[in-house]
Amino acid sequence: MQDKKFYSVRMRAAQKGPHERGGKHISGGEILSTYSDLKDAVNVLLEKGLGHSRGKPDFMQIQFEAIHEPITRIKPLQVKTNEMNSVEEGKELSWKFLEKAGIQRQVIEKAYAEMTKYSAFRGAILVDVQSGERMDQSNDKGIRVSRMDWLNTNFKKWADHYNEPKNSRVKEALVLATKVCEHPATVAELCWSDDPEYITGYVASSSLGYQRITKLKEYGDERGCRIFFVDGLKSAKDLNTYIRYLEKQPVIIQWEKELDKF
Ligand code: PML
Ligand code: MG
Repeated sequence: MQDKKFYSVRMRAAQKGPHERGGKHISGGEILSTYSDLKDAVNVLLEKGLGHSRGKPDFMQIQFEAIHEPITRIKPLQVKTNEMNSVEEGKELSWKFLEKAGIQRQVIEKAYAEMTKYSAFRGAILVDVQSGERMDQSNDKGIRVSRMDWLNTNFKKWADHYNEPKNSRVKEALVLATKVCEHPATVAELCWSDDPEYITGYVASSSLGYQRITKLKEYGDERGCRIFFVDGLKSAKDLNTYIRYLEKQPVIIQWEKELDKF
């Protein structure tokens, strides 16, 4: 079947002014929508930005633009939930997964030691697994992964089938992790939310899948984390191509049982 035309709809909300003037990041969101669903998409993002536990925004931007590039369809990463008794246990497990993905201990240690510098960013930072150094030059913004989504009907079937949570937070994080891990330069992603009321995070990679860890920070902590550990980006051109993939390549996540319908 031919793809319908899709639009990328994006939202960012901040408090005490827009992000670029030092405002505190409150919420962001990404949707791929058809033309006829645009009103709903804008409303979903508006509500997301208005109802966030990081606070009331006084700045919000919602924009949409038509996508002209072909959309890639990829299968969701496999999900596993690891129940933890404490944050310490959760952090330890995240180290184990990152090492399993092939990252040296000293690189993980450096990332953990430096992450508080990045915890107010609205986007992700890229860390080179060889040197442990940050690679992106996005200053205090971070890289925002965009143009990805998972159509709700397909997502709900997947969630029913695997008995996974059906909430939009898990869906959005899994969509993002799946897109990021699909790129061969991504070794792994480490993430937890900047929402003070949400303490589950994850480590994801193409080989580990999406490993949810139920305690990766303490309740009330507004410091989030999103790091992409990368390898093989040897030149500025490689880095730019990778960032372009994250920001611009349109991706729809699709559970395989449904694939033959397209
Ligand atoms: C976020 O809310 O910004 C990230 C959430 C990460 C964990 C989602 C999950 O429960 O799997
Ligand atoms: Mg968030």
